[in-house]
Amino acid sequence: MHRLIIVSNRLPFALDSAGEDLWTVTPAVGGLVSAVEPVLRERGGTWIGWPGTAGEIPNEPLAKATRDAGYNVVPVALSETERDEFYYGYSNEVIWPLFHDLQNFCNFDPAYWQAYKQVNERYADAIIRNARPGDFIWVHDYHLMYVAQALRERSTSENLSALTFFLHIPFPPYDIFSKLPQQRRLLRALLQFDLLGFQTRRDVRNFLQCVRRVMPDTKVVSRGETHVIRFEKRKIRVGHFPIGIDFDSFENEAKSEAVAQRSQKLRASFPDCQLILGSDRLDYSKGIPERLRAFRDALERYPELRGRVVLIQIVVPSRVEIPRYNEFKNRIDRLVGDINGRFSTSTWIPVQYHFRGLDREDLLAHFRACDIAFITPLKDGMNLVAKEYCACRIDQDGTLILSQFAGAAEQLKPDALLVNPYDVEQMADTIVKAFRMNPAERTARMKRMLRMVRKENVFWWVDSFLAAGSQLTRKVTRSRRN
Ligand code: GDG
Repeated sequence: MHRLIIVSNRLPFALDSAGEDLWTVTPAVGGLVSAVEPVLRERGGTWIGWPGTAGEIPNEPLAKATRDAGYNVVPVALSETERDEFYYGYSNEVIWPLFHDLQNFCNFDPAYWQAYKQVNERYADAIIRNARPGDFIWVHDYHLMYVAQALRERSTSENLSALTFFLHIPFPPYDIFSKLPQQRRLLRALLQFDLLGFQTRRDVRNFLQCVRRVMPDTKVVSRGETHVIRFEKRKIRVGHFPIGIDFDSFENEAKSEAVAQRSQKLRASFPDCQLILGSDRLDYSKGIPERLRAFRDALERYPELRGRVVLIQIVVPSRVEIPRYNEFKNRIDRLVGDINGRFSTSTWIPVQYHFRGLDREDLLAHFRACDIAFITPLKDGMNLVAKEYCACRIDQDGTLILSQFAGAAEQLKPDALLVNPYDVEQMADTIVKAFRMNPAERTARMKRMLRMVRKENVFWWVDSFLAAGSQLTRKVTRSRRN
């Protein structure tokens, strides 16, 4: 088995200065960490990433945070300017909105690209310092698309095994991607990897379309689900690898006495109501205002719902330093205020809103207690919350309303109720459909979703990606020996 080196922008925890020599360590919340952490914990290896604090990284708190991790942690330091221009800037004001088809939210400041390259070079240096020949190098996500190019520029990649990359967010279609000023440079950089993994067939299709249009000096050969790009005498493999969850751990924890009690308590607080759950990081791509508007429309047009449903909306604070995220929070606050102001009675408040992360036990209790999950991203690479909700439905009951633009829809579509998050009326009608659905149909749908989420779990995801990468590792090692 190859030694696994995971490289991602963030480590699975964040260090925060709480005053002179005082540091707090908090677990990072997000899909990448939820998926990759259990894998490294099981297999061991090395995780290279940024601990989320600008400036020098304090040794002692870092050592304390990683002592029991079960894998090595290699921190990468970012200065304040790099954090602002690489992380908040190019990653989150250019790539994130553009790749979620929200081009109007982009700020194409040219200084950001320089910072992006510079920080990617820093990560490449960290890989060079820590990797040995034969290691499986797996770079993650949109912050680090330039790493392989930086490694090859340092011409040490001869000593490295195959370089692999997985994109957690969607890849946009050509009409959108072509707005990016660095479109050619970015594609060229991505083609320096040996294996490129995407969440869905949709993303692979979009990526190959962009390669064909922007890089005429490439040749794409597709045979069924296998795609190979020939570029500069190299072969780059491209495939879709839908990410999954650590199913057993969700299921087992959901069955625990502690979660059962919290879930019963939650249910008891809303007698005679069906509970609808929304749970997202604070992000404009997650479709939270659209969801609230749909809920408001449902209450307006279907009076039978009044006093009979409650929407529990959890919003986990995220990237709040970016002004747009703050404005976005204000929009959500106003909508919740409007709905509760219009429809509340002395015994019923329609929206329960939490602007904070829940601890895992509480989150699972919510998954277990809520009859309907209402997940409506405008676009999403996968959306793990949808899968986690299913895994926690140990009674095999419950309905999933899911955006057709979430990657998860590709796998769950026959049984989830798919909606267009831009169509408020359709979403409102779907809430009623879920509310009225008979138990036998709910169970039949949930059973099939459970089967899929259990089978195509996070370990299945890793194994299929590593299997595709290992073929390359063997080839690269062999060709370098000859
Ligand atoms: C990116 C892509 C892709 C949520 N609320 C709480 C909480 N969470 C956890 C969930 C889940 C994670 O955060 C969110 O994952 P998502 O997949 O839904 O979304 P992103 O963070 O945007 O992730 C996404 C993913 O990468 C993986 O490839 O699916 O498309 O955008 O695990 O459970 N965790 C805790 N408290 C909460 O209140 N502890």
